[in-house]
Amino acid sequence: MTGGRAAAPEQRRTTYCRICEPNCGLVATVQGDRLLQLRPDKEHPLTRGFACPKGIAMTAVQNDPDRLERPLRRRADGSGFDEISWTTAIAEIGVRLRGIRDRHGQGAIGGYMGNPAAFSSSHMLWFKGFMDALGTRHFYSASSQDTSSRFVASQALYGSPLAVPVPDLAHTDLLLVIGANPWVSHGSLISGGDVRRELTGIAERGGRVVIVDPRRTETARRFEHLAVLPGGDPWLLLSLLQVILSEELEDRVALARASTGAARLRELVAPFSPERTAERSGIDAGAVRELARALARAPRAAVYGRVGACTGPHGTLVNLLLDTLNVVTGNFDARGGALFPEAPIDTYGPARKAGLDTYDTYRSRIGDYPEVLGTLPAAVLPDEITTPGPGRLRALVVSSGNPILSCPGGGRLRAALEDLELLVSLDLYLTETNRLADYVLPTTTFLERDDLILNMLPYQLQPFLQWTDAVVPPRGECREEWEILRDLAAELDLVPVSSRALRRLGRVGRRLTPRLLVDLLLRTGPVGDRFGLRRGGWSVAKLRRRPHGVVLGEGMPTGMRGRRVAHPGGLVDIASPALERGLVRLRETATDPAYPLRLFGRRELRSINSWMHNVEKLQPRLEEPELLVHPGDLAALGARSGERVMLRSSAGALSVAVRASEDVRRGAVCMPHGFGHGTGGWQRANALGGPNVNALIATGPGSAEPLSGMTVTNGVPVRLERLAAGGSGALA
Ligand SMILES: Nc1nc2c(c(=O)[nH]1)N[C@H]1C(S)=C(S)[C@@H](COP(=O)(O)OP(=O)(O)OC[C@H]3O[C@@H](n4cnc5c(=O)[nH]c(N)nc54)[C@H](O)[C@@H]3O)O[C@H]1N2
Ligand SMILES: Nc1nc2c(c(=O)[nH]1)N[C@H]1C(S)=C(S)[C@@H](COP(=O)(O)OP(=O)(O)OC[C@H]3O[C@@H](n4cnc5c(=O)[nH]c(N)nc54)[C@H](O)[C@@H]3O)O[C@H]1N2
Ligand code: SF4
Ligand SMILES: [Mo]
Repeated sequence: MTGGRAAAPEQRRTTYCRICEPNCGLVATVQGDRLLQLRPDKEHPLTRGFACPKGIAMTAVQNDPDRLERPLRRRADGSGFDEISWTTAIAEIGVRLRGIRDRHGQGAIGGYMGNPAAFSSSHMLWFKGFMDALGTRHFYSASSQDTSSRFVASQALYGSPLAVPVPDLAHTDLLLVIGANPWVSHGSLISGGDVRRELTGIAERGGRVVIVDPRRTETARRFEHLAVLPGGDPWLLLSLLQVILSEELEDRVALARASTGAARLRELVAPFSPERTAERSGIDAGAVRELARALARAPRAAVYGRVGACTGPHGTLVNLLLDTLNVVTGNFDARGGALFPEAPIDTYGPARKAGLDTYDTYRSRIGDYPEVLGTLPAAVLPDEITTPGPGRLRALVVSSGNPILSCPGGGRLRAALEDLELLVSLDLYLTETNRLADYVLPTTTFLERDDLILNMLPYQLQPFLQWTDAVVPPRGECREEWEILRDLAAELDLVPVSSRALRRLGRVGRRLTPRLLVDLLLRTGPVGDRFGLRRGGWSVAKLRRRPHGVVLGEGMPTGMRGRRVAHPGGLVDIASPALERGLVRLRETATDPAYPLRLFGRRELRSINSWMHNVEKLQPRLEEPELLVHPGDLAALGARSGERVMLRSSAGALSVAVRASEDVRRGAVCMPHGFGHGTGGWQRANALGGPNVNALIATGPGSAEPLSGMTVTNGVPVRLERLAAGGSGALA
């Protein structure tokens, strides 16, 4: 060393990624308080040295000079923000929240909980706890753009929205994937493993993987592909059932043992022969018949759907039908089929006991949509804010969300947020959304907090637990969400826990910490040490001594039906009222010749929803995302690849750059979401810009799927218009 102080020694710390669902093992190199590098953890028992570019690039977010470090208050004249102390921020927000409560009642205060909260036990539990303590109905989340229809289908089939089957990738001979792109997403509602390796394994065993997707995706390219029309899945799935039942290929024994409604199901699907549905699904009748027979005859098969299955015009129906295929073919709760994992920390039982597994216990004021697990649809958020009358939403706390880019509405939503009396945001950055906030409160990254993620446990391919300590201390004055929410709740004399009993205990609830809660759930759970009563059992203290995590069993169990299906006799209802309603609505689906094309989405390896776009390594070229169009459709329009055109839906219009792509089927056009930056504090993301596709997505009564309140982001009717020469610019 020449002069100055000796640098602190470099240290290695084992942790895991909390950006998406595999939670890949990572090893951090730290010097003092500074993160130098993240690399994949070769000793992680599940991800075994795999991590994607985003996980590695989290170093750049951690150290990003554009990150917030101190609370911000918007200037009265709207000219920008001033840094203030936490004491001032909490006290001032407290005064304003109390004022709103006095004028409009506690129910006028609401929240939007964004995606990253799902990767933090404390964030999710304290936010939900805050909303429950308020007793507000105005709780919104990413779920209505992501999973609500999945949960509603589970409610109808199994009697609980929390009963979500996971495909047994390790043992299946035929995997049918409806609207998921696991090669890029790394799996969703599937956790704890290397999904790419699992899929490749199926093919290597001589099995089949069939991907139903309007685009020949990165996953479809590696396996078999059926290019469905966006929104065409219900017709395809009905025909698969029709063939199986009319050719008597069903597993009668399994059907009789595990379900009710087989006779009615047979009647309901009878009209949907593959020849009659081919035009709606876009899939040739011969291919449907072949697939139906293969599904029925495969020794072990599993049907799995994800975002593309959930977010079409008939998301609940699609999820109902794809699970029903598993039941009818004898692949439900059976090896190699669709299974209910048994988590090493049971969240299912406690959630049911606490009454948190709700559906339709109340409805939205606007649009009459059912609540799903305590959240209402984001599609009515703008109207809930702007429509006068009792129950109007007046104050919103947004945490880890950027709804202006990720929720439907674009300019409508922006105008509504501006109409609030108070908008508070908890985030790492100044974003397009919280640019409109009165207060922006800086939070820690996942590397700055300890955790064991409870939320992913119900979807684990094998039982696994990993505790991580924080890798580095919080930057600047950043705080964890649960601390901020606890302090905001205290301003209203509330304790932010969902359990009424704990809330009544007041002080105990106030002193509760995430680590204490996780430790309690772990130690009293299936693998817990029962506070010393069970030798070999686990506690957080003991998990900390196994930094790479511990595998606690092999794969997923069968025979879980009796414990997960809440309907009488543990029987799956395969002809539920939800199915009947879904089919009535399907029959009423009309097409509008003014919008002949169908818009659908895509995710990219180097992007995650609306963030991480500020990282140069992930977005090296600053190229705005393009609309992929089949060359035939482009020729019909008379447009060229690279040209800017107008993309129009009934809800709005956007100027977009088009790219000819043989990967996209005819009649369908493909655009990613999460772009449209420009007003945030993330300078590189602003330079990237791009169109906000959600400006084309409809909001308000009647816009969302009625059973689940799902925003319809896929299969959206659109048309393309050529711009007059020289026309450009975004019309969001
Ligand atoms: N058209 C269309 N729209 C979609 C989708 C689609 O497929 N098509 N997908 C939907 C889906 S599945 C999802 S999950 C949503 C996601 O949409 P959102 O719920 O809005 O979440 P993100 O876009 O990921 O925004 C994350 C925000 O949280 C901040 N953040 C990151 N980490 C943390 C943290 O640890 N703490 C805090 N407090 N903040 C943090 C980031 O800076 C960013 O501003 O988008 C949905 N929108
Ligand atoms: N790299 C990366 N990984 C991510 C994310 C990310 O933004 N980037 N986001 C994370 C999040 S929040 C989630 S929820 C998961 C999502 O995980 P996945 O669901 O596996 O990922 P998606 O890319 O949304 O896959 C949806 C697929 O459905 C297709 N699709 C669209 N419309 C239809 C339709 O009508 N029918 C059918 N059959 N298919 C259709 C799309 O072309 C797309 O390939 O990914 C997670 N992982
Ligand atoms: S796939 Fe990438 S982003 Fe997702 S958990 Fe693994 S490293 Fe993180
Ligand atoms: Mo998501």
